[in-house]
Amino acid sequence: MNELLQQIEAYKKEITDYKQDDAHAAETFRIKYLGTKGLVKAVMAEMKNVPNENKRALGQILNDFKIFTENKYEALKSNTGSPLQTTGNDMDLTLPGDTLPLGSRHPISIVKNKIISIFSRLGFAVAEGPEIEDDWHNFSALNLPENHPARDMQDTFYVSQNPDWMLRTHTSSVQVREMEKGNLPIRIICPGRVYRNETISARAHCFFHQVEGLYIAENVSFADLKQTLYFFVQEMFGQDVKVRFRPSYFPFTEPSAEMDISCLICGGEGCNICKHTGWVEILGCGMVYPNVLENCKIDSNKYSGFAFGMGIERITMLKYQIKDLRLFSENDARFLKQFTSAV
Ligand code: 2U9
Repeated sequence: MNELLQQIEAYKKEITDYKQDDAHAAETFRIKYLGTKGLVKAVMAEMKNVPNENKRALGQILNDFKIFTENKYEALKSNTGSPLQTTGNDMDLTLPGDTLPLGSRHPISIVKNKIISIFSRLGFAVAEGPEIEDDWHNFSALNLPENHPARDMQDTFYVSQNPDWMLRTHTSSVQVREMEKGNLPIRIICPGRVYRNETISARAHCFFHQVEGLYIAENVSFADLKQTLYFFVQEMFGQDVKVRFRPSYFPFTEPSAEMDISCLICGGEGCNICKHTGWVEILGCGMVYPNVLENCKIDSNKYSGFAFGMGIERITMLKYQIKDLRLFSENDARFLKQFTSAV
């Protein structure tokens, strides 16, 4: 019995002095002293070896010992998480954070923003509209009635629940919507995504991006059109660029033209890019057909206007010498990270 009491006193001293400065201190203590194979249980088991007359007194001592041990455990538990307990953690909170790699703007967005910035200096505002259009805004208002042969070149994707709805084939529908508002004069450019039912190749895709422009006021002439577009290409491709206009046909403009610029690669000498002509086509344009003005309730005797349209992919391919249109929509980071821009 005396031996047991001495043993308990020794354990109490050990428990009083118990120190462990890490997050697991309380749990290590619990397992050693209070667990099923712990020292408290072991001491309690000695009860059966003690004579009956001593059992009551020893019972009290053992109980006190258990409470003493449990109190220490509670104290250790409440210390866990205190600053003292985390001294074993080697995290340095003063280090700078991980840097996130900077992305780059898509080349189509870079060129689109450049086009917007050039035309905004001439007073053109940006207008936008829906990508799902009705027949009137995409075709009929633009002098392309049902069964017109020019619709063939702009086959698109139709909404099966309503054949009057389709994915727009050009952003001209946005200009129609602006004209219908009746706020004249109009000086807008319309950037946006358009759709065509085309076989995908290096030169064509079932979606691409356009910027179209429209200027309607009194006494707008073809000379205004030429000077505006000349200013644009000089800002876009450099002051030395030359232009030429070739007669063309669009149902919504008359007269109509296609504009070429002198080849950026050979400067007009002739090379593979310009197919040895010295010129590359960059956009279509013309004076707005009077019918189109009337369709949008604009008096064609009082007002005239010019319009133009260009594919952003085409301008981007010329500017950066990109040979395959599919690269723009494949999300290959090796291609995309070559383009940097502040805008
Ligand atoms: C209205 C009236 C006239 C917009 C125009 C073109 C000529 C043209 C093509 C260039 C390459 C389309 O992306 S492309 O395939 N566009 O050649 N677009 S005139 O004429 C309009 C637009 C709206 C109300």
